[in-house]
Amino acid sequence: MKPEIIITARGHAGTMATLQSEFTAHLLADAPDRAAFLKQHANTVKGVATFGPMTVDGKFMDALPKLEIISNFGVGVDAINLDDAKKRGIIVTNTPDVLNEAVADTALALLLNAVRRFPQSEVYLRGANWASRGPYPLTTDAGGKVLGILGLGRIGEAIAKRAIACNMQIRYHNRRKKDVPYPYDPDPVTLAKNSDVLMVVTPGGPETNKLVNAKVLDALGPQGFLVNIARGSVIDEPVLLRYLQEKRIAGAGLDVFADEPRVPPEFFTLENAVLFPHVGSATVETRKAMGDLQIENLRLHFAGKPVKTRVV
Ligand code: 8YV
Repeated sequence: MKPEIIITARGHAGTMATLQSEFTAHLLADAPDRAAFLKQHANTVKGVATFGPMTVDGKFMDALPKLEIISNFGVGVDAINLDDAKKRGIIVTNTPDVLNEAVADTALALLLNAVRRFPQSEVYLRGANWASRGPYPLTTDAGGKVLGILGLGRIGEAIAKRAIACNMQIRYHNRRKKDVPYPYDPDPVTLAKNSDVLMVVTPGGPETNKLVNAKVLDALGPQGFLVNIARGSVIDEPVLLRYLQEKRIAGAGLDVFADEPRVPPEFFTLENAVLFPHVGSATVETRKAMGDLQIENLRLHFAGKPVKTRVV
């Protein structure tokens, strides 16, 4: 008998196909009545494969009393209430490391695009402005500037390596100082004050909610750039929008937003922001590796073995 699982939302196609062949899988996203769906599978479902931002909290877990494991597609588990899972003895897994390089590439692209305004210069060219209005205005160098990494984990370290190759200097802030060769700042405001570009790489969730607020953006200042490849929730989004509109910071590169996939349309008219639709890990290779790890965790658990990448 195949173990029974719920898939929360339609995710990566290859991963979905394997999940649906290896497990008896029910797709929550297709259910017209969520409560009735959970009730229908309450006594048989032992695993959940999560995709995307749907909240998985104690109420959801209680609706599935046989639930043993929640296997997330993605490194960020902010949509899952970890305390609720822990209390109920439910295992939570994620997909760390396999996405570090792809996400770090995205971070570097946003950094260079925000600072050098490459996308805006392309729009300028495509708008047939070059011949009629002359060269695109000068921008500023990334090299020689200070990159402040807020949340220096494995992705942050991969970003640091790339930024060093661009001749940037690295500083960081974490809750705890790490054994790394980069100067440490004791709080986000000090880091922002000491940085030309502030790179947000923290996990999402209640502990980092609006960690980047007006004080941090004031410290970054009118010459400073902000890049966010973490979660939209880490930044006070309306404040960021206002600071960009009023040019109280120089610019931003954003891969994530507070209420994805909905992005406040005011962002679209900003000429000092570069916006990506959460593509940090969005490559064929990386998404396959993430899916393989998500599946591997379920497979191991249902074979009675320890999972590979446990969060709680
Ligand atoms: C994915 C991510 O876009 O890993 C994460 O936490 O945010 C991204 O890699 C997301 O998980 C896909 O649903």
